Amino acid sequence: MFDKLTQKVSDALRFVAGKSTITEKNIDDAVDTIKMALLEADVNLRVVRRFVNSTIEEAKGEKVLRAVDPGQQFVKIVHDKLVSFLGETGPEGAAAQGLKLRGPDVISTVLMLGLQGSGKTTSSAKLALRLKKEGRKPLLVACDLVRPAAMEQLAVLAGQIGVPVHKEDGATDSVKVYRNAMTWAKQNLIDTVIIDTTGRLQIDEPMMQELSRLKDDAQPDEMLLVADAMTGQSAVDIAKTFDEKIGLTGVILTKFDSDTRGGAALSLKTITGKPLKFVGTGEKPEDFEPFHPDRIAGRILGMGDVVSLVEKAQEVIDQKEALELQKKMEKENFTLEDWLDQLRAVKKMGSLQSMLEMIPGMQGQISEDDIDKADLKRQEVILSSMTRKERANHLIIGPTRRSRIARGSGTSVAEVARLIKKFEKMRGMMKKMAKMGRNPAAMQQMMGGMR
Ligand SMILES: Nc1nc2c(ncn2[C@@H]2O[C@H](COP(=O)(O)OP(=O)(O)O)[C@@H](O)[C@H]2O)c(=O)[nH]1
Ligand SMILES: [Mg+2]
Repeated sequence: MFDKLTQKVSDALRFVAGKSTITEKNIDDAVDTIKMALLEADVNLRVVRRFVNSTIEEAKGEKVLRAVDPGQQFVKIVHDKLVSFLGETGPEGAAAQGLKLRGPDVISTVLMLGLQGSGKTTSSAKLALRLKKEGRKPLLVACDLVRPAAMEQLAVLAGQIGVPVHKEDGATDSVKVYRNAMTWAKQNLIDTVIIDTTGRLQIDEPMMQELSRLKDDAQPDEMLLVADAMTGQSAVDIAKTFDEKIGLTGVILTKFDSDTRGGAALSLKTITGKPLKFVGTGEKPEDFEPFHPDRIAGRILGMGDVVSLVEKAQEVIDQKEALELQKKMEKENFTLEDWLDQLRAVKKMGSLQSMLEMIPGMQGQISEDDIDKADLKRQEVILSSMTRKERANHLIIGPTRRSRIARGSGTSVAEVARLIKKFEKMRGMMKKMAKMGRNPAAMQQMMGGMR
């Protein structure tokens, strides 16, 4: 999903991201493109307006226009806005953590709501499977009494995932079915009861009344709307109605694997205020994931993880330093002293691999194994054994100094010589790279494109 949206947005961002200076007009143009893409993706107009206004306001602030890498800063703002519009992160790891379930001694109840065909029965089973894997003891209850096939469908799924099911053929009162299920649950040490309910093709009064009665009786801990991502805007309207009539605690967005325009995900949280908790990503019981706004925002932007890279790099090198460094690299003023600083900065940033993974186009290109950590450590030791003067100008390092440095660092003269040679080679390369940096197209080509 999101393919079309991603294409448009990433085109707009790519244009801006590569620029070493950006103007207010650049920002307006990029935001305009993003706005069109969002509207086309069926995102609610109110949401689009709010998104656009707050993005422009922040992007035109001093911080962005004056930054060394304004394009990247802008991408980060767009990303962060998307994340905040998508809502909070769903449950990390355990599904139970994302739901307000009670302890194992009290039975928790989850009411599954939604229109016919939205994926209630399937999602009930998916949720049950996750909870079971986490060590809980769920029971599936068939309260869709309108269609006998629905009960059978739930029973079949329950059999597949090895979770007990309560169903009463021929029953007409869902409240009675629920109560009988609770009696069975207590006797069988069940801790979570998941109630699959009836749905119509459209919202109607009798359905709402039945669900209301069921809710009043069960007093569920969670009331989850199951909404079909493919229905776009109407998923948002459905959520609003269910929330007003019954009350919702969260939303499960199904059919996320399909080619939807994705507007629903972006609008749901903003319009209804209800968190997206899980997404269904296929027909199988395993195809179910906690909702991750940042993952989805990244997908919409199609920019690798530029954002985290910017965040991480900011912690280590401030903008001014970065600019100075780039100038030094260009003029071949880069010294051994700078190198030592860089080595230490890299160490501060943590795993080199995770840094590299975040650069678009670099994913999977370089592995940690390619980087010899012991070698980095040795380089640091040798550099530390030099005097400041030597580090500022490596040309003064003759045979006498070389052997002193070797002794001081516990290495050999050959190793010190090798390090200096390597440095000279690196400096030449850096000059080329720095020039490319000023020419984003060349840089991108070198990195195999932005994606
Ligand atoms: N591709 C895909 N299909 C789904 C997903 N969730 C449900 N379905 C399918 O949608 C159809 C309706 O699902 P069902 O659970 O019976 O909906 P209900 O009427 O709300 O109970 C079935 O064919 C499911 O296999 C999903 O996340 N992805
Ligand atoms: Mg069903």
